[in-house]
Amino acid sequence: MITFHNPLHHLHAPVHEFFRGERVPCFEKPARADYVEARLTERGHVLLAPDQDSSAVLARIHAPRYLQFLQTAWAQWLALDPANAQVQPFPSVWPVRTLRSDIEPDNFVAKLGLYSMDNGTPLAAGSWQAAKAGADAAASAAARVAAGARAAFCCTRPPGHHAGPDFMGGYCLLNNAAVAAQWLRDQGAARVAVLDVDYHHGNGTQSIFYDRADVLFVSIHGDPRTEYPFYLGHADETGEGAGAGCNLNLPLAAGSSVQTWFAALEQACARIAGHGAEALVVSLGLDTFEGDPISRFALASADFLRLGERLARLGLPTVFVLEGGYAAADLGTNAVNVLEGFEQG
Ligand code: OKP
Ligand code: ZN
Repeated sequence: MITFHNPLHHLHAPVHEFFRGERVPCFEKPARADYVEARLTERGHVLLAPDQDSSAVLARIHAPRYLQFLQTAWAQWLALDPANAQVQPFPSVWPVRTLRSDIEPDNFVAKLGLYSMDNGTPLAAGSWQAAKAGADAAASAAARVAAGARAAFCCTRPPGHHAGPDFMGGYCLLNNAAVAAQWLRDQGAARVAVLDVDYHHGNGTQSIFYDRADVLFVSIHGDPRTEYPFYLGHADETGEGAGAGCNLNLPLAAGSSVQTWFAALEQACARIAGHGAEALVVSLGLDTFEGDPISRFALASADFLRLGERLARLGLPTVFVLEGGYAAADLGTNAVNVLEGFEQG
């Protein structure tokens, strides 16, 4: 499969995150993409460097002040104290209900809270450079598909589907899947569908397209009553305004069986087929795997072949974008299984 990798992903390498109040090593680590790249290479897939600039599309997906902040965040952090080079910034205050988010504060940590949905999205020195190269890789994959390729894969980290119009969250900085979808629209696909199969609901992607009829968002995920991102991803979220009816959430109880998951996939595929989409973006999270350390679905490696085969039967030009998946050593096998299942399907 045509694959664009992110040659700068190693520049995003925060050390720790918080888990139940304790500092733990980051689950979202460079080795994840390294394992996928290694397996792709082993199977004879060639890794291409991004050849498109996502800047213009990013500016339509994300708010200018958010992009400005991300781009300068590390310099602002160092300006507070050069010793911060060895320290990770975390937000500690957020503009929740009744507080104002229209005025950007001068205080760096207050800005970080304004532009974050959680304290689970650590930044490092090269986070912007890595995230931007990932968005470029997503644009590059979409450009190939727009030019007539059956499918292309964007192998990147950090992931993107929790990043909303003006905030980061859930390890995500820039919404790569949204970049791919918008790119396909701009290159002439009248209707695009985004199918998010990550264990966690893609709240960012949903929000970016919630009031639009030209991009259908469909997601299968752990029920937000118990699973991250908790505050979005319920079945009654169906779109608004022009986008009414163009959002489908299929939340499943944590611990749901493989059979239940594939039944939801059938529902998702039926909706996508019925929508008249001319192209498909798959937010390919692999944390539905039985061995994932932070998720509770049970797909086995062979099930990812079936997923790829089923997606191929939609018969749509398809861009795959890597999202989550934290059983790092199994990510290569599971990702390549989806892609090869698709190619054989
Ligand atoms: C990202 B993706 C926060 C720890 C929990 C949330 C999980 C993010 C998953 N202190 N982090 O959808 O795979
Ligand atoms: Zn996830």
